Amino acid sequence: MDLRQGIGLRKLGKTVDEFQQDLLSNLYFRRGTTVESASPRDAYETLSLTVRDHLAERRARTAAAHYASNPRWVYYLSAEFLLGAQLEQNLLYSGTGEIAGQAVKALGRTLEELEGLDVEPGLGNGGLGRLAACLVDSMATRDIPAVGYGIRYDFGIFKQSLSDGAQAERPDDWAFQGNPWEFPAPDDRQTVGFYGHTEPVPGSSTRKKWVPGEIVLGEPSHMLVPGYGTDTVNIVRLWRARGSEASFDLSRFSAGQYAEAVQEAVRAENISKVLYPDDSTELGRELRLKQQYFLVSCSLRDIIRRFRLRNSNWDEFAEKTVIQLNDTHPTIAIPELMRLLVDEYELEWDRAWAITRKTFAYTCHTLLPEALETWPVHVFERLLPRHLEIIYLINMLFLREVEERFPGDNDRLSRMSIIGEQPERRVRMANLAVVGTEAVNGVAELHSKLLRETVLNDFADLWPAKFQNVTNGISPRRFVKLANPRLSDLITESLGDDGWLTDLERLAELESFAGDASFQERWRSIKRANKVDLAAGDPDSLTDVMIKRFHEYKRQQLKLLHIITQYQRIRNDPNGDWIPRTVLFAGKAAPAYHAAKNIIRLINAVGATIAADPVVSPYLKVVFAENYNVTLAEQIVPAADLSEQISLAGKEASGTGNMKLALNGALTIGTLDGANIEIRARVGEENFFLFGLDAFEAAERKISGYRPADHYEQDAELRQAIDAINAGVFGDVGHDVAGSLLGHDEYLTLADYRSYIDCQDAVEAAWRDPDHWTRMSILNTAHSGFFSADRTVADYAARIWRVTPVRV
Ligand code: B1H
Repeated sequence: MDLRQGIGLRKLGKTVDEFQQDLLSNLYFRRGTTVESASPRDAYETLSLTVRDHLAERRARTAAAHYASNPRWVYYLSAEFLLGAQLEQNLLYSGTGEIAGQAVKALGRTLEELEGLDVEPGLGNGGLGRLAACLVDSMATRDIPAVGYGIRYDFGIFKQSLSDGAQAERPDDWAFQGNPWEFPAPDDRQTVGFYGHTEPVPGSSTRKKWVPGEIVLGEPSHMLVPGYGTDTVNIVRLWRARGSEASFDLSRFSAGQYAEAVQEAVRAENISKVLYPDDSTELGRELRLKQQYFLVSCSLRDIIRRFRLRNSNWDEFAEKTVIQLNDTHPTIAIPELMRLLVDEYELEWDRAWAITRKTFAYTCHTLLPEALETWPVHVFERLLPRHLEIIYLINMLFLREVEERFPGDNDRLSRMSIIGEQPERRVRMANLAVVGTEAVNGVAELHSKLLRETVLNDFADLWPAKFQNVTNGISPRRFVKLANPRLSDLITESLGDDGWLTDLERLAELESFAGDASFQERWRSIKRANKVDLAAGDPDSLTDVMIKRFHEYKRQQLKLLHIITQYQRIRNDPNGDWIPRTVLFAGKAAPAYHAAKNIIRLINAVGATIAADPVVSPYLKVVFAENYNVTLAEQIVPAADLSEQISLAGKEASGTGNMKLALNGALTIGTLDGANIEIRARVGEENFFLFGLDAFEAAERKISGYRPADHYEQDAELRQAIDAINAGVFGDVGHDVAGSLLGHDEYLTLADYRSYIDCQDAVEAAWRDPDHWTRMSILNTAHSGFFSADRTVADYAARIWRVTPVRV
């Protein structure tokens, strides 16, 4: 059958009446209910299915076009996809928003009500997962044939609530009521092995037979990823672990041993049970490695299956395929592809290695040593015995290459080895990822430079051309058009059309309005209306937001010191000319990260003290918004005046919240870290509040023996703030936080305190002149076009993937 006949299946550009007919037909035939008895959930599912049908029709045509052209594919492997809510986005991307709004009346509901039932799949921790979602969006928008591969966790990132000011966690059973956006594809299920042993293959020195000790099934389903302003609809394919038939022990069940009968199946299903909630740190748990191999094994077999549908010669594999590794989490794909090619498809080692190296590319997202994954050799050996053998062989051949280039340099050899020896033998996944790929990139200019000069310096010496930078970006559709409709309308009106949504550099045309008084007035009223919607505090106060995961390197504690200083200043001079400020925090801490959780408690304790203080509370309010996620970001970002990007320089790989906020007209107060540097270069240094040490100075400070107590002793305001924390003015938890600051202060919080406080004073001076502030705000939006993920994808496509678009 010619799939292109699909064009006729569903007529696009429907009238309200026709859309209503579709709704009713879906309500009756797919939901099995009637208007009279439909629950809100029935109505939500019905609307979602109806919208999905529009995209499914485009999906069928996309698949047909891709099949016909046998293109080069991009496969994006990621342990995390933070896709965000689907209904509103899919209404926009299918162009059905307006008619749907009217047609849902037939179900007796409003669109807003049904959007409120849409649950976001929280299959990621933070920036890394959200980046994956923005990139697949932009790949579809740019007509790049691509598939995202991930894990369909039963439980996503935990739900955060506050209990007496402390973080409490609840499981996120996100698909409990079903997920209308998902298509199961049971026919494409895969079988994955774990444990067991290897056996020699007679007559071959490189091939081995792996006899796994446990077999698990991977069941795929996919979500549609529509492009904006184009017909392309790509997919994200998510794998869920299942026990095989053999994992159910009927004889035990018959003997009444019900728990034992299913224990193997339960073990299997645990693999995709829950997302690990540790952003930027590594735990080294076996289940985590199991998840990684599960994702990789299922995805590679699927990629090979797809390749073999249209191709027969392995030499074409690397021409038709590029596999992007989103950090080291899917790096076992490198030995797994070797295993498949050598053991199963019987290719010569050298030929297989040439193909493998050409197929993969690796994106590194960190510089933190604790985030660089390593696995104890004994864990690897037990779980993936064949892969460890392959890694040893890769390593041996690689070290031979290093030895040839740098004879006698044994230190270099041990630094570059894929196997670390101290303090125990471990597999270094970043080294493996660099050795087994054709391109390695960091995610912002500074990050890529520091990767080359520090963490991956030896590799950059060996292969300078392999290292690149691709600065991150974000989706302007989700984070401007959907999140900030008022601003979008103003931009479209001012630019004359909405082409900026796929050509974000066009925002530069706003520059000519920056000094226009009536335009400024509209700009301000939009920001104010967004603040009223958010309802976090007085809409006329300076809305100061710090929204991101809690981590000491991000320095929420520095923001807290500023709040306490401000509190003390106001108390000391109640009649001063103070600027009302609402400080909004949102973000999750890893459940086992006690220092980060203490900072959350202290923020809430300080907030409560201020709220109870009649002298200070008119000028200062601290709000902690629970359960930060993509949906909440979409509400906060449009309402922000000030964006806090205050990590210690050299620690934040890029940041992407910084881009969302600048794009929506918030001014940044920030260090020279991650993409802040590029934001400042584009929006102009006069429109950015810079403070603090740079990455070089920070490193120097550490080396020359940093003493936080020096700052404490020399700065009276700092001392007063820390003394108050220590004295228990804000409760017991203050002790721990103050102790860590005065003790080692790993992230130089005290060293940057004075510079930060003075910079906040400059922020207030600027705020006193609304026209000046608004002008700066407009210029931030106008010059943030570079940070579109469409540009990021164009960079990857041109310099790393070398793919060309396929129009549907
Ligand atoms: C980033 C992570 C990360 N970097 C380990 N590294 C994880 C590491 O579950 N884990 O084990 C999860 C996530 N996430 C972030 O990536 C960076 O901190 C940001 O600066 C960057 O913007 C983002 C996207 O590149």
